[in-house]
Amino acid sequence: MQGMNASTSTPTGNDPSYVVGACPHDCPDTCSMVTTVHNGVAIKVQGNAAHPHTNGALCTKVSRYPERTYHPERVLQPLRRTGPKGSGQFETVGWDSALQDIAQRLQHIAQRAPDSAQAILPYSYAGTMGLVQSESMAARFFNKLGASQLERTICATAGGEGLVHTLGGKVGMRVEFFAESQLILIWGSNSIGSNLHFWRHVQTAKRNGAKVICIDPRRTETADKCHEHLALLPGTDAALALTMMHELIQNDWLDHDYIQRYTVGWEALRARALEWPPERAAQVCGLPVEQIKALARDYGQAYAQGKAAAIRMNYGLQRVHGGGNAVRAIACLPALTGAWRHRAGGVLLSSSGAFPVDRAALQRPDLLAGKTPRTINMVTIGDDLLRPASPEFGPAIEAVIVYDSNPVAVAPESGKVVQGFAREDLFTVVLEHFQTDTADYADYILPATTQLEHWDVHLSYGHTDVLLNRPSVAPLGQAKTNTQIFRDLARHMGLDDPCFADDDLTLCRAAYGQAVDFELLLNQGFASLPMPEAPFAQGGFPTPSGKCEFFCDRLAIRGLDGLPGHVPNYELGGVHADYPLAMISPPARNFLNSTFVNVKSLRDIEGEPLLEISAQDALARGIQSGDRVRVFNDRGEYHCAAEISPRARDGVVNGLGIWWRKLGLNGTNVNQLTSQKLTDLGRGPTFYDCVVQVARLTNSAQSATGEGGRS
Ligand SMILES: Nc1nc2c(c(=O)[nH]1)N[C@H]1C(S)=C(S)[C@@H](COP(=O)(O)OP(=O)(O)OC[C@H]3O[C@@H](n4cnc5c(=O)[nH]c(N)nc54)[C@H](O)[C@@H]3O)O[C@H]1N2
Ligand SMILES: Nc1nc2c(c(=O)[nH]1)N[C@H]1C(S)=C(S)[C@@H](COP(=O)(O)OP(=O)(O)OC[C@H]3O[C@@H](n4cnc5c(=O)[nH]c(N)nc54)[C@H](O)[C@@H]3O)O[C@H]1N2
Ligand SMILES: [Mo]
Repeated sequence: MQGMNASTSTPTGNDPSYVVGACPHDCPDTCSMVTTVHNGVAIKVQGNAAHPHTNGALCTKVSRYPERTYHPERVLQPLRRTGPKGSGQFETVGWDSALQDIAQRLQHIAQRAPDSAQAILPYSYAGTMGLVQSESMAARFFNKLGASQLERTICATAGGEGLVHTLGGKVGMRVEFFAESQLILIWGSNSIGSNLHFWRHVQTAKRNGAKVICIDPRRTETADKCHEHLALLPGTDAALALTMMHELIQNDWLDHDYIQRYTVGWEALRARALEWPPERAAQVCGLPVEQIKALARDYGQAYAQGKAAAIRMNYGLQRVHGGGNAVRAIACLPALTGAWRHRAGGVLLSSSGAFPVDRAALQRPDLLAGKTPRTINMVTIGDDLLRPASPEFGPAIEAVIVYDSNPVAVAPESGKVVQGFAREDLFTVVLEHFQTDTADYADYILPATTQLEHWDVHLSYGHTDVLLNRPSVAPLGQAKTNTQIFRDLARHMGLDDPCFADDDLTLCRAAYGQAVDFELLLNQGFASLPMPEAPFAQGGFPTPSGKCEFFCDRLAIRGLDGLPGHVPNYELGGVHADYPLAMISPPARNFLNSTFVNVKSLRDIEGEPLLEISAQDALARGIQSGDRVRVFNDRGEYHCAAEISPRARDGVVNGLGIWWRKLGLNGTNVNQLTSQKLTDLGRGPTFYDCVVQVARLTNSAQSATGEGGRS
């Protein structure tokens, strides 16, 4: 931050000032962000050069944060629905009248019977990763009411449970030491698109002679820049990892001492791995045997030659039936070769387990006061909104309060999600910046502040620094912070617990209590957690046994497989006569889930909703690049442009990004096709476990869906 004068309070004067904040988005990088403010207006955001992980650079999309904040379509007043649900017709209304009405509607549900508040459901995810503007005041409010609890599973729980049951937590290598690795496997991650600041370390390692291998069904821009790319079939990662173990065993590329001292269940894992000769994995993964053997050889010989081998997983590989087991299998690898002994060896999926967040202080589960409301899995919101009351389910859902999320766009099987939100007897409140696909179904839309307008404090799942976000400008229009909206709702409902009076700075301080130096955060904007360089060089895993658990008792006790195994996809490509193609739907580089889709400069870069298809699969269907196609299965139909692309392997199509339905071609997006089935561990979503058929849209079909005039 040389040359910049980071201010320590919200600037009000005429001179440009520089305010240090944090990027709020759901991304491993959690950048420290400097906002330039002039006359009370944020004119620019930049990466903080003083923060080593950010290294002075933001990604393209977040550098457009001012364009998003001052977007002409930003919702800046409370809105009340005037048209049918989904029509998007609203009128402006005063805050008091909105809050009064919402409070009355919720009160009516909550006071009907002792546990009737369970008919109220919060629905939120990571629109902001801020600990305060996500689950602090909101959680207190819903706990006090005794509303249904939401299982926040839509992203990472399969892999998260996989890690917990192998390494003991969301822990792993320190990201900066990848720069020293001599072999890097980038596994289920498009780092350049979704984890850009990690890629810098890979470049350093490459310059120093490291070999980099990408394992991903899609030939991503990251795969382009790696020495090898294994384009396996979706959902076959555990098979690949098990066959690597097979080869490590056969060739004795094993650190017997590490295995003996620091692991549990070796004999059982050994027997399991020996069931996976490369020929078997080749069949399952759809890869040449030689390529698989070469991967195992690279990994095994790195050990034999004393080189540091590191694995960067990301959540892409766990959005399939066997996602939890896949992460377990991969997380076992570094213990077999003792890669953990080196600070530049091991594995990293998420670092978030390192953060000593005091969630109880923020969320106050004690406010439940003995109530044990049911939980609703956010992945199955489509089915659950349509479920009648029953003894197993409990009361039908009567009210949903959505914040930090866009379920109509991001949740699977959108046809059902839309049907649910369209229920005339459902009362829906959406706290938002924009009139999203979900907000179109709201009874009330409440204008929320953006990261430039509120305080917050952050963790990261890609590094181990705590970040503070200081507001750089006053709230726009009548926007309020999420926390203030829940404080106001509590007051209107007569909930007078003193905890509803805590202000945002108090909440920021409470997030880490004494564990982090808050004065340092105030002064610098970030603070590093004390971390060992090579966390498991001598075991010390945070599992019950203190060892890396190849065999996990806790899973076995639940009647599950104690060992990592290959769990095939629910929906396999090449099997179903009507839907022969597997479809994955990874992130679009210039969107962040469904955020930024309405920012024109970014949407212009993405162009239009796109399906990448291999030349062979396109030829078989008479499809050419640029053709409009229908992608369909029993759950619905999605229209987009086809691109014949070497990024797609035969048998797998790539539907990129989570477009806003209303900005797409036929009013749907890729989630019209995905299913609500859950993962093996963690009750997560299976977005990339989905079969479809693709057909060219004829001209008449195009005009029938009204898309002829779109450019
Ligand atoms: N630009 C951008 N960045 C993002 C996001 C975004 O939407 N846009 N999303 C953010 C979010 S919410 C998250 S959770 C994180 C991490 O989100 P991830 O989804 O992990 O991010 P990616 O690394 O882009 O994607 C994962 C990669 O996994 C691949 N993949 C799909 N199926 C399989 C499989 O079965 N096996 C293997 N090996 N690979 C598979 C995909 O082709 C893709 O290249 O990234 C965040 N960063
Ligand atoms: N097909 C398919 N579907 C997917 C995925 C995929 O790869 N493929 N990825 C999945 C993953 S990994 C994830 S994490 C989920 C993401 O799902 P979500 O967490 O719902 O993410 P977004 O789509 O970014 O929506 C976040 C919304 O929060 C709003 N928001 C941001 N900040 C604030 C705030 O401070 N206050 C309020 N009130 N609102 C705010 C934004 O305007 C935005 O509309 O999607 C999942 N869906
Ligand atoms: Mo995510």
